Amino acid sequence: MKKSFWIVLAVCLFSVAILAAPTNLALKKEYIFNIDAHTNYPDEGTKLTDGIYANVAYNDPNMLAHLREDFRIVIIDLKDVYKIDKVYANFLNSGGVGCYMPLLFSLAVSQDGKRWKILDYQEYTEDDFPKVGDYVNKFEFKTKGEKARYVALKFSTEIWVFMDEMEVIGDPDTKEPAPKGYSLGDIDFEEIDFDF
Ligand SMILES: [Ca+2]
Repeated sequence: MKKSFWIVLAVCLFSVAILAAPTNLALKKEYIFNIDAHTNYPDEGTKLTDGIYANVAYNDPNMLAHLREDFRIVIIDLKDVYKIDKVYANFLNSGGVGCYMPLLFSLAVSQDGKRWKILDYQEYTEDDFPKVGDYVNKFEFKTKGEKARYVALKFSTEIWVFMDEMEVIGDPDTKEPAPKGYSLGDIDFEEIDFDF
């Protein structure tokens, strides 16, 4: 067998491995919050999925922030349906400015924006995240390989909540056309039966 054959074969196998690699399917995708980010730390609808992690500082312009009112819901639209493996959401603690980690999370997914499945619930106490100091925590949510177009995360707000990025990890080769349903702007947040 010619040496060039083996080189071509190796390149092909390598390419397949790259294509099948876990990918951030949320990158550059649209999302909406039930309540807009605070005007002091605004978001034009890009910060959470632009692939950029902020510095560990509340005043980094790559951070967006929410203030009080119990909880927020964010829904990411993957546009097509994919099998998804996990979801990450990155939050900041900055004790000096009253910015703390959310302590309750509920994750839901949907293919059509109408019927939702709850996939993960996480509850923490104040002892889990020291309030002093500046640090980030990247929360990981299990999605059991569910198929989803929409990924919705509900989280509690302490005083300020700062976050800079979310990722939805999955294999792009599992892509399927989304069934008929709601577009992102038509979804009713109150129809999603979150765990809290
Ligand atoms: Ca970002």
